[in-house]
Amino acid sequence: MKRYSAFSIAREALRNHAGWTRAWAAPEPRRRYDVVIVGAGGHGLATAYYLGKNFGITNVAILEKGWLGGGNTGRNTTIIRSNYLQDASAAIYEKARSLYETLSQELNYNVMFSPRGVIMLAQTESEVRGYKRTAHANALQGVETEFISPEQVKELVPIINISGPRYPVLGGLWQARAGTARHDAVAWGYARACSAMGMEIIQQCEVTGIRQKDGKVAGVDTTKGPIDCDKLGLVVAGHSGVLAEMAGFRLPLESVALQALVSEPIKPCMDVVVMANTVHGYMSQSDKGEMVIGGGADGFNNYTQRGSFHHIEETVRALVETFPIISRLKMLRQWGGIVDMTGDRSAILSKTPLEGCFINCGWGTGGFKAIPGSGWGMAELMAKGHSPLTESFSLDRFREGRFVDESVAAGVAH
Ligand code: FAD
Ligand code: PYC
Repeated sequence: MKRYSAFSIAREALRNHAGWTRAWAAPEPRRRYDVVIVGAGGHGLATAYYLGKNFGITNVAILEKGWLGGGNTGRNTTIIRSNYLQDASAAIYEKARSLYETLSQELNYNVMFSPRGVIMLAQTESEVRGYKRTAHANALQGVETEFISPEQVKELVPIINISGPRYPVLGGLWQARAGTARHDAVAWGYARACSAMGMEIIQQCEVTGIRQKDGKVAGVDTTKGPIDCDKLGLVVAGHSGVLAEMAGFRLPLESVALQALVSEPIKPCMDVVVMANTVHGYMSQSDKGEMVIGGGADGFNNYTQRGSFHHIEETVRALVETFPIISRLKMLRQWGGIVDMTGDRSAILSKTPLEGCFINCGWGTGGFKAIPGSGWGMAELMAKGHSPLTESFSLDRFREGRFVDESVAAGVAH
């Protein structure tokens, strides 16, 4: 892999940019790999990367039915925070947040991590109580957050109306070291680093079946032919139920669409991320100046990667109360992704009933922020059979009633 640097940019500028090489290779699949990962979203690519980096396992293929990063990883609104309630969640999200801080240097790829701070507004008394509780839990977990007053919120977000007619701002849960990153750069950075280690990323290659022998995984059938492997990682977000059915087990999750939209670009007016969960809306400003906006998940199960008009209307109507400034903005684009939601709103990182087959899913509306931590833990689970980061997130918890309840911290209405 050619290193990107100021020197390489200067050198290429002098020779008409003729010396750049492809960021990742595009091979045809081989017949066998030690490990096959299904799904080249952030979690699949990060799992592969840490398998190589932390465990020296590089005979790995990552199979993607579309284009890499084209699922939820390239469709999300890029919020990164680790202000969850339960210890197991705080551990994996904080691991991820701290890895994000140096990810650009680690991958030699600018993922544009911007630790601009995230506020979750408290607009009802129960939210005040809930977020104060989270701040206390975070203090014990070593996650830096604080509950701030309405005046402090106003100071951080001058465009906010803190005395809104229905839901005045009563305070907020503030995480100064939270922020955003460029979502597809995260996928591209991991992809480039995986390819540099000799791993093969096969795009336009859909897994259509999972082959087993004597109760163990033997390989997969794909639109590019059969591929054998010793270990299989299913990392396909909203399609996890489909892949689990191929492997012969069922998952306790539902697939629904989550939508987002962006406005026309305007001058910089808000340099933190604000989430307003009572009214179901959140907003940040992109580097291009667009207001990046999202709301709650669709209220019915579906596999639609599209936006819908009623969603724009509901979300913008809700946000206008708190941000009157956006009432005259034109909305430019809208889209959706298929998110995979469990009952306790926590992820599944687990062995499965099929030996050699592992699953990483259930990140629902909030998995972008978790990508580096999830990849780290999932790689350890696949390489060693256990990981302290993932043990609370196994499938057994649904049978044994050990839920990791994060329905409030999920941050988006479901
Ligand atoms: P994906 O990126 O979806 O990757 C899975 C891949 O598997 C896809 O590329 C898919 O094509 C592939 N695949 C599926 N089936 C097959 C098959 N049979 N064969 C081969 N490949 C297959 N999270 C946050 O933390 N912060 C946010 O601000 C945030 N905002 C969001 C906003 C929206 C609108 C959406 C939709 C999601 C948001 N999320 C957010 C959630 C986050 O995007 C996801 O949790 C995360 O990206 C999931 O990553 P992944 O790698 O598991 O899935
Ligand atoms: O998990 O922070 C989050 C989030 C924001 C928008 C969608 N998910």
